[in-house]
Amino acid sequence: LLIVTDLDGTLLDHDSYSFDAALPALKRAAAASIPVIPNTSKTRAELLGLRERLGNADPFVIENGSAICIPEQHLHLYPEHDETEEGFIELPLGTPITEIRAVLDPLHAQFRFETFAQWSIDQVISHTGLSPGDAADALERRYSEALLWHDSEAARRAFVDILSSHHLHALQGGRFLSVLGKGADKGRALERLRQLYRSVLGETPLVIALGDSDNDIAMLETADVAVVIANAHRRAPQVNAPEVIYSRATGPEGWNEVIQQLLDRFQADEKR
Ligand code: 2M8
Ligand code: MG
Ligand code: MG
Repeated sequence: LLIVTDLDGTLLDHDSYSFDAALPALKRAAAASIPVIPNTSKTRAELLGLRERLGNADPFVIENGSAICIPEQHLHLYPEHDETEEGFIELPLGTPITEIRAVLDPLHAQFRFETFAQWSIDQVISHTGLSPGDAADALERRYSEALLWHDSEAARRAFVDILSSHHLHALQGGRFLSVLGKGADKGRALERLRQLYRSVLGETPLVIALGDSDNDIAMLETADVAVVIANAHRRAPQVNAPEVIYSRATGPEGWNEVIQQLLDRFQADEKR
């Protein structure tokens, strides 16, 4: 069993970024040695801090499926590994940020939008409510640009068509539109991770995935059990999966509620 989870608005509260309400379920997963794998829009730099606060040492996926990071203690997942960097190997699935920004920069003349690249740390803080340290880490983007769209819906469709001709696509998160390589999304990253686990476990692990926004749909639809976490700020994404559970509570409270319920079910099944 693997738990694969979005962070903002899912494991973390949309506004306070706290995961406290999920601690009972997180502890239960840890006690049962079930990996909890973050699959997030956040950057590698943001994840390094967060994993420490969470006490999490499992692999993780950054920038909307743009890369899988495998820490040194999990290198058995990737036996053909090359060299580690700061204790990790990184399997890139996306497009370097320099290429993405080269496509976006001239589009400012045609459409109204603002990107993280244009923002100071203080502007990131005022748009997100992140701490100064996390805001600085969020600016360390390597495979995806986050932007605020200020133009019409019709203009947005034209923008997306242009992105597509450059092999890029746009995914809507809780606050921002992320622009990244067309070949990367949270679902493909989950598929790759599942293969890595299959090769070491000798069987395909069952996957519970949790998310709250449109950029989570590909991940939720790749999972065995899809958990849609309620978000007071947006309508719930439409998901087609073998089993879809909608949380009642939002954010980490919803995470806790549904994971406790699923662990009750899976642990009862194991005893039988
Ligand atoms: C961005 O991610 C959220 C996640 O859904 C969003 O798109 O609204 C990312 O760019 C991330 O780096 C940052 O931490 C987050 C802050 O809210 O915004
Ligand atoms: Mg989210
Ligand atoms: Mg996210």
